[in-house]
Amino acid sequence: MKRKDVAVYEDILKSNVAAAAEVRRRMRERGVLTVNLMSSPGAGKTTLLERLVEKLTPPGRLAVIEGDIETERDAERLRAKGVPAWQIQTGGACHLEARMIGRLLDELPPDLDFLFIENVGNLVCPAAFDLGESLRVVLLSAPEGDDKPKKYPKAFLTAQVLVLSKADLMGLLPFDPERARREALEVNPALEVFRVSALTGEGLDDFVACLHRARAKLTPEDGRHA
Ligand SMILES: Nc1nc2c(ncn2[C@@H]2O[C@H](COP(=O)(O)OP(=O)(O)O)[C@@H](O)[C@H]2O)c(=O)[nH]1
Ligand SMILES: [Mg+2]
Repeated sequence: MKRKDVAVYEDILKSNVAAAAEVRRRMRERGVLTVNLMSSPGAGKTTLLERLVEKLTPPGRLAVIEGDIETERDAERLRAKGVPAWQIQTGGACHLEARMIGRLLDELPPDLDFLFIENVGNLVCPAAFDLGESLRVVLLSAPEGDDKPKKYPKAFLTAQVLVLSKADLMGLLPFDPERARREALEVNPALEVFRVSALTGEGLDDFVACLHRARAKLTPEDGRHA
């Protein structure tokens, strides 16, 4: 990057910090756990959300913000499940930014427990942008390979939870969940790791319990972690 480009990028990151703090403050004040879901495209973020809708009762107390380059498809999938969902189309940008979330906060239903934000699919750029979430969850699916935590460390370093997704495929592919877990913990020893299949439901209840625990621990202070 040229020096001028670096300065512009630093300004963007700085203004994102302020916008993220504001999102976090507002959502924590309302007792809402905001979750930023990050992964490569196709790791199973939307499918996991579809399953969570059935598990996180009472219904109607969660909302979803979807981020994609193009199309309204993921928001439509969640709306089909009865969930209020907004779609941000970045038109090419590889990640969401906090002010995109901030603009939608006034539209959210008044009584919420959880706000899920599905980030644009990739393990690189989203890791650099705090969205004002209180919990960052990274998914790594079996078909992607167990070597990814060391190759894309920032996504794993800045998350609090790792979901090893598509657990139903683990016996069929040369994917070693123990290696994925070990190497992710070498990058970030504080990660809480879950093995989940949205298809069979394996591991879902443990992950849901983790979400409830995180919500119960919410405090009004702004603990920025990204
Ligand atoms: N075998 C298996 N396939 C899954 C699972 N979760 C999602 N998929 C499939 O993976 C593909 C991508 O899923 P999607 O949720 O759209 O991924 P996203 O891009 O991360 O939102 C779809 O074909 C899903 O049906 C799972 O737990 N097991
Ligand atoms: Mg998706």
